[in-house]
Amino acid sequence: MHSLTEAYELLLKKIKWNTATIGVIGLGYVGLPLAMQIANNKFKVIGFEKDLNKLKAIENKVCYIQDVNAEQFLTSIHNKYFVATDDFHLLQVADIIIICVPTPTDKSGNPDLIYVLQAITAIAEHASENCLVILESTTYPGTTQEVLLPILDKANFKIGVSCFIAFSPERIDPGNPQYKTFNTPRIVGGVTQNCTELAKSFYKQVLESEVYSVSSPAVAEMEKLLENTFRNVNIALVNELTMLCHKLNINVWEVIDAAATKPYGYMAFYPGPGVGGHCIPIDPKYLVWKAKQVSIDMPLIQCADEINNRMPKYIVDRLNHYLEDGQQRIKPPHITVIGLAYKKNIDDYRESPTLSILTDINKLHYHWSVVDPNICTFSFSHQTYNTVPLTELLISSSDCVLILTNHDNIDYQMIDKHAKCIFDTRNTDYPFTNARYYRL
Ligand code: SAJ
Repeated sequence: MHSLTEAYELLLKKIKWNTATIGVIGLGYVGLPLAMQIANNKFKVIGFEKDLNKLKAIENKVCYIQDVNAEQFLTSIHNKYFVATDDFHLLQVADIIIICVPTPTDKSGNPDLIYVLQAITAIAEHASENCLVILESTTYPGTTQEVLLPILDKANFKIGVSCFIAFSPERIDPGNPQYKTFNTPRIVGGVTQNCTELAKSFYKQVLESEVYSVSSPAVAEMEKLLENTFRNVNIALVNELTMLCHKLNINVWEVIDAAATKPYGYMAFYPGPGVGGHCIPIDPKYLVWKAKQVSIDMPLIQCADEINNRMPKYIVDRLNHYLEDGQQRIKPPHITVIGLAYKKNIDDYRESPTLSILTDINKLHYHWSVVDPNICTFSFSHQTYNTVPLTELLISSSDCVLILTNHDNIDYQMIDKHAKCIFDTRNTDYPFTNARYYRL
């Protein structure tokens, strides 16, 4: 039985009575939906954000995260349940502080905890001694215990007595119409049992999903990395299989669908132009880095990364093969790329394989245009570009239409009618019959 301190009891009461003030550090694709969910459960939420563009958008009541319900966003601002600021002094009024900042990798592919360190340093400097701190950013096992805890300890926070720390991995699937913050099961792991219990009570108060506790923050940190490394490795498997199936003239999509008829022991993944986003290609690198710290090699994960990174060049090689229609080219071909976002029906192009493919196409001095109804402008190789509207003229004047992200809001019928050649890397759900059609 853990010792119930006065501070613990006070925080628990504030959670139960919805009188706790919640601070959310980082108002991106994780933090803003979480802040909305908490505010929607009648807690006062202060969002802490350094990006002035995000703060300006909130000030102008413009919701910049696609997965956030605009009405809920406006209501939480109007009812004063949600305010946003770049003044980290206000952390002093927060009873519970949740860190939702990016955890990228540096140029060498190693973890870069700069944003987490800035957040925990601000907490150590400004937060009240009686608070619950929860890290949600995906990171390597040991971060909460070995990085966050010593910083708070050094600032005289009494861990497990009046200050409580836990890790709870964010589980956001951008664009997922079914699973949102409120209904996705949660994992929480605290530094002490008090910490775990408080974090669990909080999430149970603001979410409708199950909340599962684990024995330590390290277990929670590691399970998140397992979740996403599992995806990365299995995507690499089907990417590698697609290269073999192409050589053997076997339809890899039919193979995958056939395997998916097995009701147990199998989960379908699909080949594509590569693995984008800020989770799946990045998170396994955190695992490999931590393993290296204890002299453990993880060749499977490194090999999966190499295979996934090989896909953009593989796509361009096959594109070239389809372009060689025997004609001597007077001018460079024009490629119309459908889809910049890293996966369908979202507006995020971070780490998108489309960027690598555009780099390779540039090296061949081909002309290209990018169609993506969800994205207006994008930066690429130190320049800013506009996506273009999908028009009959664009398609009919293209030497090939390269489908890299098969958003639902694309007019595939028009493409089929006017395209000379289509190379579809996503097995788009449309019966292309008119154009010369090739599939990954
Ligand atoms: N991809 C494939 N083949 C697949 C699945 C994905 O090529 O079979 C590609 C996608 O096109 C994309 C990349 O991999 O470029 C990542 O796709 P994803 O479906 O994993 O989507 P993400 O990156 O948005 O992953 C999120 C993750 N959420 C967090 O890490 C918080 C992940 O945990 C979710 O499992 C995932 O959504 C999901 O389930 O869709």
